[in-house]
Amino acid sequence: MLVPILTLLLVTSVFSSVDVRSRIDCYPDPDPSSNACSARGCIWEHAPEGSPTKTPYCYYPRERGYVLKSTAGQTYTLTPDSSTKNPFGTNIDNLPVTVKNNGKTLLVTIGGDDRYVPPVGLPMNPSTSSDSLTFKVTTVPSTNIFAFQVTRQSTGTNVWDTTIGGLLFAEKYIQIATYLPSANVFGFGDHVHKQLMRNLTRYTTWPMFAKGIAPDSESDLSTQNLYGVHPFYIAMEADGNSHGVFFLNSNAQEVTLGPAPHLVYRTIGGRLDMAFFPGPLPEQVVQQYLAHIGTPFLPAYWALGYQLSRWGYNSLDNMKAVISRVQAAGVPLDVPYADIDYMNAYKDFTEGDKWTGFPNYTDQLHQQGLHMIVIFDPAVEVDYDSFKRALQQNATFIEWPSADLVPHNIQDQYPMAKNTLVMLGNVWPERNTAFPDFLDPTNQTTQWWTNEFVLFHQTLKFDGIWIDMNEPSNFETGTYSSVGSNLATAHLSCPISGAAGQLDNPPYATRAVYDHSGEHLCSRTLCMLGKSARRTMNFFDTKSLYGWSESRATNAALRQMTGRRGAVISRSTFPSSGRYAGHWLGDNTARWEDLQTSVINVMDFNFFGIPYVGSDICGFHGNSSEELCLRWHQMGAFHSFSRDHNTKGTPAQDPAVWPSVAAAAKMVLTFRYYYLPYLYSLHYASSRYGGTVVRPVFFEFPKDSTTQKLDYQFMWGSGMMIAPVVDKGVSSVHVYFPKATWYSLIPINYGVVLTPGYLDVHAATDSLTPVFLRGGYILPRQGANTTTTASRKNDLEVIIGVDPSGGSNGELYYDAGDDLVDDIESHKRHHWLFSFTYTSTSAVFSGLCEKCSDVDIPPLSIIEALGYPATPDFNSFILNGNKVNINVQLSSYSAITKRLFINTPKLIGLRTIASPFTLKWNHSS
Ligand code: MIG
Repeated sequence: MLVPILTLLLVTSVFSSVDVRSRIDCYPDPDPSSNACSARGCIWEHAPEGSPTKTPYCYYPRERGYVLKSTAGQTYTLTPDSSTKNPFGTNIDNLPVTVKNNGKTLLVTIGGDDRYVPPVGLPMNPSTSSDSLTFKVTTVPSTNIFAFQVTRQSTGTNVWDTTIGGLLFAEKYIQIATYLPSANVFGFGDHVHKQLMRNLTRYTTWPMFAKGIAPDSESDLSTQNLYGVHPFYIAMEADGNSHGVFFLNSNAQEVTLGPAPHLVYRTIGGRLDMAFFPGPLPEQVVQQYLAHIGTPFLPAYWALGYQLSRWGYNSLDNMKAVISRVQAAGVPLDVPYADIDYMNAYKDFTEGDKWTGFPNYTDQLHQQGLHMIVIFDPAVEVDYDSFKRALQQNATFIEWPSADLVPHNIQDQYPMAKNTLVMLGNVWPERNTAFPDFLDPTNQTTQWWTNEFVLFHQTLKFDGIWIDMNEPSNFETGTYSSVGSNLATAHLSCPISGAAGQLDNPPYATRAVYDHSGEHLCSRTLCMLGKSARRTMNFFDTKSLYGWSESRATNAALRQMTGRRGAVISRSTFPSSGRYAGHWLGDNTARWEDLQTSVINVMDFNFFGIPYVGSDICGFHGNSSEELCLRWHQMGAFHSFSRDHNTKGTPAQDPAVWPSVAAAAKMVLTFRYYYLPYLYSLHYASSRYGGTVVRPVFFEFPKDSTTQKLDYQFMWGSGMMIAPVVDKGVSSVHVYFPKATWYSLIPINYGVVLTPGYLDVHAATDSLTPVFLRGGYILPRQGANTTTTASRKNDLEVIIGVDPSGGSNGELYYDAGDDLVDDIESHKRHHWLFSFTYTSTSAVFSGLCEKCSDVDIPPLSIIEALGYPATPDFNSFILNGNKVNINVQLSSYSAITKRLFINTPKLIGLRTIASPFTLKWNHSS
């Protein structure tokens, strides 16, 4: 008992004091106390009044960490300082730090090649940038403790500076801390948070461990991890330059953001594989990140149409009735969904009794130009054909490490599972299920999965795949003391003590566990000692990769099954998931707060390279209301993935339930469909070059610090800004217009210029969502219809936002819409770069074809310009040197509204016209 007291005395006398804003928590696990803290060799000191919220009382002395032992080129070897304790294990000696460049991406790896590295195939590509980052070794002030700085070359700003101390590296506890150049931090996921910018005025720990946990948007602060893991952030420095940092790690991990400003990153396995991206523009940070992790898949055009789902259509007839009434209300609709209701007893690749005729109905929908997406859960019941074929085809499942751990009382009931090591769990099916091992490096598991889809597709011709429960989620996972007695439904139970329990009971389990009392890492999922990747990896390391690996396999399955593009939607995601799948934000609730956080989370997922993303419109849990459902449609129509979805047992909330919602949905979706060529072109750009589709306003105006605080306004690319209503009982939105020329696209003041600064904008329930065109941009569009199949037959158009001080530019990407993309670079397409310039006497609209393959593309028949300064002479139009007759009946110009509308059917035959083309005309003021 003397030891702690002595240590305490030693601590208070010897160690230099640490600012209350830059403490590194030495007791992130529950129940810190003075004695326990001292035993860890740390400093116990209460936070004085006025300290930041959640200031840790127990913190590491600065004098602790690693020291530099030797240097060989860009590899540094570290050894633990002799006085350093790691509370959760022994610090590894001869710890290598290696530094590399991949284009302008700086890669810093701490930990050797013997450590676990997620098999995601990274890095993919080098980045480019006008700036670069340099790595410099230094020490923690007045110590010999190793630290490093990552510095922006152009400005000398340290984007990372680990002289805050705190580097630890044990087998199952790794920690690194750094000062940040500013508190303007964005990203990290998957969490709900109420401001786009993370709050660094306090200490907040955000766990990252894939879990089937619904977002809680009602609490002021809910730090729980949701379905996916995204250890990536963007920070904006004081001068408006941005950089990004990514940690490649799939173990249970977390980040504490704090007021120094600083961050502390902790993980319980793998190593520290960090990639630094220099920006300097925020959009470039995302492009560099996506060069590293891979750019997103291009969804089929129809997958950008409106989608309607619900859980709890208790029969096919019920589903048909809902789809029909929405169509009858004139609401555009492309994709009806079937949730698990359609299955026979929740078994994948089966159809239930009340769903006879489902294949016929799907065919009918196809004839109407619609497409069908249906759900699949990863786990398959172990007593039917799909499992049988899996075994025959040598697919693998998550397994127990050894036969002695297999619970034979459960296992032996299943003739097919009896003599296997397959780890049985429980999801929706009535009896036990097995979890396919999508990391199987032999590809036999993906092949079996694909075959199941191909087989099932022979009866039901669905077009897209919705994958759920892939964190993976398991129902009622117990621990060893609680094995159930009902054998047919016995629940999985995991060892949490002894040798077998080590992975489920690690020295530090992360806040993902501690924040849910009574839980373990295996709670709601499989045991950490499970084997994956054909028994070469521990589930402890791969758990958060499950959704990623299922997305990859399912993308392959979809491809083979339909030979068309379609879309896969996944609940659990990991960096580089966007290559294979989109995402819905999970089980939100019909509350205004959830509408609000979904605006933020969609921007987050665009940072993460998953731009095909949206929320359950009207809210999943709970009863939606007319007003909420209406406003949610008005907002959700501007998310790439635009789907109304509802849980079982609550009242219907399709738009046809309320005439007002149907009318609002029709209006806003008609606008969306009109501008889909623009949205599709943005997806193409993201797929080819990386970057976002929906993005925060600050991405476009990084030098305007007000834009960083805009949580609910967002952009479509660079050219369109959207400011939805996200509050109950209002009829206007307080919109911030950064310095630019903005044209209203709302009917009531169409074409009106909005002056920079804050403005209250009309946003009635029977009007269009406030949406604005930015001067200097040209957006492509196409006449809307009630399906994308029909709208794609209409002529193309452009709208030009005239910039009073210069030209305007824009792009159009158009392709077959649902043909497979093997290589986005060479994919068959029409990709036009448009520009518009004018002088006091004339104007030129021109087009340059970046690549024009043999693709059916409608003609460009309408050119609209807002802010057009002069009266055009409709007799003076010359296309590539030849006079063209403008249809003056259909065309117009108003000197009052400054709107020019040129409408001449087949004006520019994009299919055949020579590139570049120019359309010139005269005008006079
Ligand atoms: O345990 O398939 O997030 O969208 O409707 C719930 C039924 C399982 C969760 C998904 C939700 C879906 C539901 N699923």
